[in-house]
Amino acid sequence: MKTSTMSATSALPTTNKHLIRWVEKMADLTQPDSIHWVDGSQAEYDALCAGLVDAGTFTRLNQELWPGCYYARSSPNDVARVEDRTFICSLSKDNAGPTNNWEDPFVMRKKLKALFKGSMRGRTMYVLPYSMGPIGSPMSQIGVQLTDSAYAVVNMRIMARIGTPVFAEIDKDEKRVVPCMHSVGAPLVGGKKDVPWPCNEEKYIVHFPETREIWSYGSGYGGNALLGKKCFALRIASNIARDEGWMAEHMLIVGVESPDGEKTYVAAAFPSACGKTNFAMLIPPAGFEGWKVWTVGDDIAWIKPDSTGRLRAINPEAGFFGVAPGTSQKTNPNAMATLARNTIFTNVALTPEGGVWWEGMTDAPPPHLTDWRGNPWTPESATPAAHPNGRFTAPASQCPTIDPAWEDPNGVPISAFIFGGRRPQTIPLVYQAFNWSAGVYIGATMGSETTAAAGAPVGTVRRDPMAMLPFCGYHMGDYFRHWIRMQRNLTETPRVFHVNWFRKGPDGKFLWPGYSQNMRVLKWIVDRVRGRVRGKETPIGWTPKYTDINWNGLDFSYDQFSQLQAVDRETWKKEVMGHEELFISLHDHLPPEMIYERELLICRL
Ligand code: O2Y
Ligand code: MN
Repeated sequence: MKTSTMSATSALPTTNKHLIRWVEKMADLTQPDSIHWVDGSQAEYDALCAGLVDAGTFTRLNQELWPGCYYARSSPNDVARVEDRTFICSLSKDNAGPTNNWEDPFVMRKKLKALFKGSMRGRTMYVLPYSMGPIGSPMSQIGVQLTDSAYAVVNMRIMARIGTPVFAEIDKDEKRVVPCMHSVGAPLVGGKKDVPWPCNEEKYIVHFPETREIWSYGSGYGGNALLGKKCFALRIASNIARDEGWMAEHMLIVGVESPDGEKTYVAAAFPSACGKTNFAMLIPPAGFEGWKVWTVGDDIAWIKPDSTGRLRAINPEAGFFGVAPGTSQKTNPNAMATLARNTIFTNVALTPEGGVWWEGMTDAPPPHLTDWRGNPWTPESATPAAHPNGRFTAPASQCPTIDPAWEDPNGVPISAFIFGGRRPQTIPLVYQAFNWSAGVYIGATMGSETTAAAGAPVGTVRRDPMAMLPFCGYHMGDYFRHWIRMQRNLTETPRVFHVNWFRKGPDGKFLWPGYSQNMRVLKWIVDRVRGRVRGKETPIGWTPKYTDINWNGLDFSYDQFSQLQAVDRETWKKEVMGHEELFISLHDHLPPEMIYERELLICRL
């Protein structure tokens, strides 16, 4: 076996004995042909990308149109996170809770050992050190991913801080390192020829919360393979955060700046398909001259009380792994500017000029494309050109609205939490919780109405508490308790809001234009946080009066607004019944505050 950074002879880039011993042990298990210690340099990135081009995994895009960009097509059986193959292997099944898959850790370790045995034969094992959060920040955490996927390494270089400076952090021996094992599960044995996207039918995405370990097998894609993201920054970090008194949340972070320079940061959780990236990069509409929305993060927030008892948040990531379909100059010009260079595209369509395209990028599709499966495509084709989960991996630093403080090691102060859902009925455009525990209840009961695409009966509400259902690494009931308890250490409690951009009228049409117009709601939230508007009391919380919203530049009548904000007591009583379903499944870990809040809500209704 060959050990190298790029050459066989150079010394190891770390002095950490535990790390070296673990790498040796894992190499013994997986039997790679060589070991590559990742330094994170541009030269290394370029060399890895060139290797991926040679292997047929990457296509180098037309450099005049898409400078520094590459294109990849995954195997059709490896296109998304696999929730049914994701496990939380806590010592006790009870601690994983009913919303996670669980397996006895001893049984799972045995299974994984068998799967990983020889799984890297014929391949290189990359030793990839990474920091979630700015290197050296007291809020950052360190992981080391061992992987046989160069695709994972180059994506991780965009999504996290990696390489030599992280080895230096590890050598200080001040922070616990999270070991992350990853293999695509496709050893090259018996003269087997490699394929552009090696993976295995059988997939396991496994977390051991007590030992803070991640083992991922069989997939090279996204959340299954870029282990810093969902696996570490949410599932493992939610365990660390609960134990240490902070919060690992599936939230974007934005800073709202008023024309006189006042800055207010908010964190927001939305279930999938609610325009999270668009909200993270919102451009204020006409009528909001002088206002700016700054992007700190688009997906994950680590939030900690500072020494004065105020919550501060960092974005632990360094890039965006965004959904490409639907992203356009109209819907999100900031995302389009971000992904214009140095970006890796996966499972979108390829144009004859060597560019990329996806549904929604332009009004009219190009006449000829190669689709995400590699087949010729025309607008008459029956299937989409890009996979609906086609992605761009782009550096956050390239976002035109990236906040000047986005890498502040101490994070940004959080004044409000916003929960959202896709709710065609019942839920108003915006309301504010009466207090923290009512806010936790709102987050705990949030959800989206299912669409035909979701494969469930249309119109039922799928609850996704705090948008964390697939990402909380322990029992959801205990997670609500952690939220309730967090307030005890705070001197300033963030205000909690719920928004719904998707309410429809009896004609089935959306009542709210959404996108940049959401700035009007954001401004009301800031005004409430700053104590500038009184609000109107309703049974579900505080709501804006028509005159509390800035309507400059938008023709929106009092009647339209009243319809959008209506709180109908009878439909809300049914809504509360729906909350019960989730709570029953969590009942033995549910904090009493959730029951009290429900009772109070029923009384007010
Ligand atoms: O499908 C995947 O592997 C990625 S899932 C993802 C990626 C970026 C941000 N959020 C998500 C998510 O599922 O919440
Ligand atoms: Mn996400």
